[in-house]
Amino acid sequence: MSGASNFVEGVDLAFYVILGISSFFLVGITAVMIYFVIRYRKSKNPKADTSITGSNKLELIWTIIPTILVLVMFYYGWAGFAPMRDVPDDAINVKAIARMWSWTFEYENGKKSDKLIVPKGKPVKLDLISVDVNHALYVPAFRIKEDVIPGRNNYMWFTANQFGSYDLMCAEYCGLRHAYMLTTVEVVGDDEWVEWMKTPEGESDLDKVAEGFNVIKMNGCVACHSSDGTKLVANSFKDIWGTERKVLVNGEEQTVIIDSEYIHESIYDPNVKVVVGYNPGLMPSYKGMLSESDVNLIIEYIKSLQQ
Ligand SMILES: [Cu+2]
Repeated sequence: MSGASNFVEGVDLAFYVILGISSFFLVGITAVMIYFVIRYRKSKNPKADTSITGSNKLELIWTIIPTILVLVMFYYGWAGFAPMRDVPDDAINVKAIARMWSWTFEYENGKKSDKLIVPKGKPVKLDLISVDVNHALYVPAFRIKEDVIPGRNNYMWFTANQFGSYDLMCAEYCGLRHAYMLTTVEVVGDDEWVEWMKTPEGESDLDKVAEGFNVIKMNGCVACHSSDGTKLVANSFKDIWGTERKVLVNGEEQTVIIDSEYIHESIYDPNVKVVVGYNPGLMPSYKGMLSESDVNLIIEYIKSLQQ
């Protein structure tokens, strides 16, 4: 089979059929148009010919031929698309998790990676999960693209036919750093893949991460706290977990570690320990608005932003 994945042939065929038919008509119609403009120009034909009458034969021809042509295009499109929705039973399952603005791939044994690592010649099914907004997973070399919608279980599959590294990106504008959702699919040998899979890491905390994002979205936290390192009026949530920060307590500098305790305190009493460089008094207390378990979900979300 030619092409980087099993879908290359079918998709390319549909593309070239449609391109061929469209090109033929583009050239043909333009040529006829130019010919008519010259042949029937006003200087040679000052009076309009009004003797033209209807023709059933002509009507039939220009109805039937285009119908056949669009059905041909539909057939090739369908033939290329239908197998994409028909996942083989022996496919390897990988969760593809999209968030603003990165991808995480989680394998059957719980291992996670930021690149998609797959063995050559084996069908791979991707369960498409978004923890925040609409994204789309696109691998141009494999000719595959599907939307990744929060709260909806979408999927895609492919078999990679050639070793190599292929671009994988988000194809749905999902905010400021949409373009940062660029990673790769690494197609490796069977043995290499098995070896790589042998080092499992942690269990899935995906649901908590998604719930945590929901909490910060519903409570307006995102207006001041970004998730990508951008400095808004407050600290970004990215890459802060476990790090040290200088804070002001009653006008005196102290060093704190961003841990569960500090985050709890900062949500319930935000102005007690304000990080140096930020204005105190901007954030209201969320006492009574966010429960302990809400705060714990926020902590899971913040942890997930650690790269
Ligand atoms: Cu995206």
